[in-house]
Amino acid sequence: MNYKLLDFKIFGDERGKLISLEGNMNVPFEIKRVYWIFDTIPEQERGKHAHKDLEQIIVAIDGACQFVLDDGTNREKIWLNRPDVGLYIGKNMWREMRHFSYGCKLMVLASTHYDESEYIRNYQDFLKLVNKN
Ligand code: T46
Repeated sequence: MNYKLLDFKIFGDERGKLISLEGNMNVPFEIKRVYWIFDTIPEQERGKHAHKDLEQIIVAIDGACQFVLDDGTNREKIWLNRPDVGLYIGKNMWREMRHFSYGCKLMVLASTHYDESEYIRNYQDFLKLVNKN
């Protein structure tokens, strides 16, 4: 499975806490894009696609949601619910996001600019691609 959970260093003092992410340092790629997902709805699922070229780190800055990760052979469920933990997802991994808590906010760091042509949005196409590799 081409994913891992990363524990980020917290700089904390009496004023609160801070986490810093830097490309090619505690983020294992150059950061080309940042986006965030908010105003999510608990019963609405997102994702349901894979990426041919993209690597990402996803952080639940606030709230929680469940990720389903699938490499075409195995399927695992991960809860993202801490602002000091990042979910790294590499190439060719099917992902689904669901069970968003109210007010959940996800911040995403991406290794490439947005390119709809590198999305695989059909699960059968994804299975064909990974089983060919
Ligand atoms: C992923 C998960 C975690 C853009 O125009 N630029 C962008 O950078 C992105 C990410 C999306 N969009 C447009 C494309 C769609 O019209 O925003 C709309 C919603 O995107 P999508 O349906 O792909 O959103 P999610 O939440 O299903 O998936 C997103 C990312 O697309 C995906 O790479 O891994 O978040």
